[in-house]
Amino acid sequence: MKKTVLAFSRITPPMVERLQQTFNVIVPNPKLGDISAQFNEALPEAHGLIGAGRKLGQAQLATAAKLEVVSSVSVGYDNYDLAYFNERGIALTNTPDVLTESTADLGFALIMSAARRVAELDAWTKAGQWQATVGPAHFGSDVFGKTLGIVGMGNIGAAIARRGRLGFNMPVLYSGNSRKPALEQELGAQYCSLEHLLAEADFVCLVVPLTAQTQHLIGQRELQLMKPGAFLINVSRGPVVDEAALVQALQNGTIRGAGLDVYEKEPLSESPLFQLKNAVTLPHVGSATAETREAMANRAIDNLCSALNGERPRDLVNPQVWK
Ligand code: 8YV
Repeated sequence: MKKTVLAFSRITPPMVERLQQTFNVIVPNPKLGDISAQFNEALPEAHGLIGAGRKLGQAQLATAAKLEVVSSVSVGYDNYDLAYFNERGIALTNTPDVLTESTADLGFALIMSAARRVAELDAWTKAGQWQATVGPAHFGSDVFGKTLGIVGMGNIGAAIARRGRLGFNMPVLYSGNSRKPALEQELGAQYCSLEHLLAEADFVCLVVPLTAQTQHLIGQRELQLMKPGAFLINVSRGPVVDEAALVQALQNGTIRGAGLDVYEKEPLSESPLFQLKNAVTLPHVGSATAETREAMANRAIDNLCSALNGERPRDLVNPQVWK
């Protein structure tokens, strides 16, 4: 008998067809009413879930008695209660690697946009305010040759560091749990404490996963350690930053600006950040290119198929559940 897959987001119709060759596939459809109700109704029959953007733990999965695997179409897996997955023996997979370069591109776009005021000046020009040659009130900050601080030198952090070092001649500092000798060799990157990085970097890029240790890693104290001319860039997860403290720091000039792709609460539909010209606010689009989202979904499908066919999936987050 075919196993059942509940494809709750990110899976295109051709991908559903691919899955249907092997599995019964249930796809909640907004035209048929409440998506969450359809999700909950399908859960007891599901052997596999695939998608992203849903918090999943005991409260959501208690009725999913047949569940073997959750294949997340994301690299981050802070939406999932891993302890509960492990207790239930549910495999969790993610999609590393395929989004590294797109997310690094976006990180760099935020650096450039915040420093050179790209979004702000675009809005200003379109509002018909360009009446004379611009003066100091509209000057930005240089990027080339400035110091780049990477908080969390994983794959995405390294890809941002490469752009900075090789493209913009930026000295690279990095902090985190482990030293990366190969990157020190390749990029001349210097390992240091978070405090040192905050005090020295012109651009502080947050690229850490969200965990109990990284929740509010950057708060009032850390923002005060930064240079007044520095920028905070966040392409990781919103709760890594104490957003209220960041708003204050941007308002009172503790730091020069911020480039943000992620927020404590998403989607962000109203926020004091929207009143701040020195904050670039993007709607969580780090991996949102057509090519990358397609690659992520395909990688997630491969993981799902492997797990449901009894083969160890390539991107297994919790190997301890695999027998
Ligand atoms: C996506 C991401 O938005 O992969 C991640 O961890 O943050 C982004 O690529 C993701 O699918 C979460 O919705």
